[in-house]
Amino acid sequence: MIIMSEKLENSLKHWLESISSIALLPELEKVKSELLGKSGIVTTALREVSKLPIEKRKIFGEKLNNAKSSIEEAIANQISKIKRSMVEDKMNSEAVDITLPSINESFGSVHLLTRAMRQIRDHYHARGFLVLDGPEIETDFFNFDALNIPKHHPARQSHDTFYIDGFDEVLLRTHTSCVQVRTMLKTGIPVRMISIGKTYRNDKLDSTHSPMFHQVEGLVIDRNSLTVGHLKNELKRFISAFFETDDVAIRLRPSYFPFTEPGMEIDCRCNKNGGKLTITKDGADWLELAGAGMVHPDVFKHCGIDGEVYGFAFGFGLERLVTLRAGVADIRNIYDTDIRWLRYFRSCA
Ligand code: FA5
Repeated sequence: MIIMSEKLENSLKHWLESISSIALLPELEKVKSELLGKSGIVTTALREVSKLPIEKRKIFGEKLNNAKSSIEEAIANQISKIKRSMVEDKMNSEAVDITLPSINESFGSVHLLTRAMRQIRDHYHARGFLVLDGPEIETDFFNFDALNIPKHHPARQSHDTFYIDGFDEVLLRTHTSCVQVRTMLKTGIPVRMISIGKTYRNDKLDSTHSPMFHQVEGLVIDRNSLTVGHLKNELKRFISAFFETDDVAIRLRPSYFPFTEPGMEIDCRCNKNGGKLTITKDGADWLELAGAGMVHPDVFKHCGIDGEVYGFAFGFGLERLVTLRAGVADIRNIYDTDIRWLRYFRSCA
């Protein structure tokens, strides 16, 4: 019988005092098992107490239970103390010196689209254009009516528009041409501006289309004669700058935009060898790059400009320019977050 004798009491006292000096978790587990485990000293003593006469059972039982609680508490405290100190040791040994130079070369980079937007902005800024923006949520007056695309005009269907729920006349702009309208109404003439921004059409996502894409739009208006020659010169300069070559030949192909008269598509001579595209005067192929034209007189009227005025406008799809220049065949890759694409885009800088 090892019930609560003076010897056992002293022994438990001694165990209790020693717990706070144990520094390793396995050692602590061992002590816990020796005292409180199935055949541990305290457990065995408690079992034997039940065999004592009732008056002794009460006294010894209480003493043993108190000793058991004290030991449990001491062990739990010591476990959290050891764990805390392990975390502190780890933090101290893994401390980061943020003043050291980086040894990790995988830093981020400016995205291909952002880089192109900045280049285009800088190009036109240097040529005396204002860089302006307008809202992405527009009314159909700015997106369609003022641009000579009244209700029921078939051209509206080709724009496949996203309307805002509950508003028949409020929509996500389908092109950046609305910024032209806002500029004419606000500043009058002369105008020399570009706008770069997001546009939206209910087009299915495929290798050349996305429901959200970016356009670059330019507008020049003056009382002095402006001709298709001026438009051609401006576009050629831009293509040269963007593709970093003077070896550029463009052609103007008749086309239709309700807000231009005449309207045209701008094609550029190139060579398409396999997937590789080279812009060159001697190229065998033509590449469609932009829509353009002289501003339609009705647009001037809708925008409160009268008298003898001349103007030209042009519009590029930014993703088209960027995919061509970077040699990316699929527009979806432009929006991809796959690190391999992002690394490739960085290498195109
Ligand atoms: C226009 O949007 C005219 N506002 C451009 C313009 C401006 C013409 C001024 C004349 C004068 P268009 O619908 O063709 O034109 O679109 C212009 C370019 O946007 C296209 O050449 C194409 O590169 C790009 N684009 C159109 N739809 C998408 C789409 N769903 N995804 C990606 N790019 C697109």
